[in-house]
This record gives sequence, structure tokens and C-alpha cells, in this order.
Amino acid sequence: MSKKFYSFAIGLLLLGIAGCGGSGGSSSTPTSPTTPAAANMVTVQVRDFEFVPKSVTINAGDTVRWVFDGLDMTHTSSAKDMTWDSQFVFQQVGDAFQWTSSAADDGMTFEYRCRTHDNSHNMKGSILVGANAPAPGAGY
Ligand SMILES: [Cu+2]
Repeated sequence: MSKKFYSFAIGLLLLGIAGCGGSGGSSSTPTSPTTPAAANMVTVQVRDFEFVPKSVTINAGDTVRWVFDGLDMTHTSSAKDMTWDSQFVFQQVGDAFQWTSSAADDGMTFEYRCRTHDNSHNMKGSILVGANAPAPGAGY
């Protein structure tokens, strides 16, 4: 009787271990969409006539993603030298545009603006690539 009981108990134990390993292994991997392994993504919010934060410093290879989070208004993210130009994509909350820097951008500062509101609302910002990037000009 006791020998049978032990066999039964060991069987249950083995089943339990197998069950745990199967379900735990497949579902315990943490997923973090904001931290890719290779390079970082920095988010800039496009709000009511301003970029938040106004100036960000990234590393070469990083991606900057602008996400509209404001009133229903037409905005752009346009580099002063037109390295990137989102066109008028920011129409509704959640609309996004992104630009990925390259190794050649290291040490550079990109001043950018909203083509609609740069003069009327001083809607400007800057992306500094690397620690040696110069400070942006006034207003950026
Ligand atoms: Cu704008």
C-alpha cells in the first residue's frame, strides 16, 4: 500500500514539474516595446504648438519618434536642412513619424520645426546626436 502510494506521489510530482516547465518557459519572457536591444528609441510628443521635450540628445543609431498628443491641428516635424520631413502627418492623437540617425550623424545638431507654426508659435526643437553635438541655435 505504501509503495503504491509513493509511486503515485512521485508520478504526480513529475507531472507537476513537467507542467510548470512547459507553461512557465513560454510565458515568462518579459516584453518591453520601448527598449529594443540594438538601439534606443526616443519619443518626442507633438503637443499644442510645442515639441516635448524641446531638445533631446541621442546616440548615433538611435531613432527619434514624434507622436501627436494634442489638439486636432496640422503639424510637421521638418529638419531645417530637410534631413527629414514628416509632411503633415500629425492630424489626430497617435499619429507618428520617426527618423533614425546614422553613424555619420554623430556630433551633429539638427534643428527642426513645424512648418505650420514655426513663426506663429515658435514651434521648434532640436536633436543632438552624441555628446559632442553643439548646442542648438536660439529658439531650437
Ligand atoms: Cu504645428
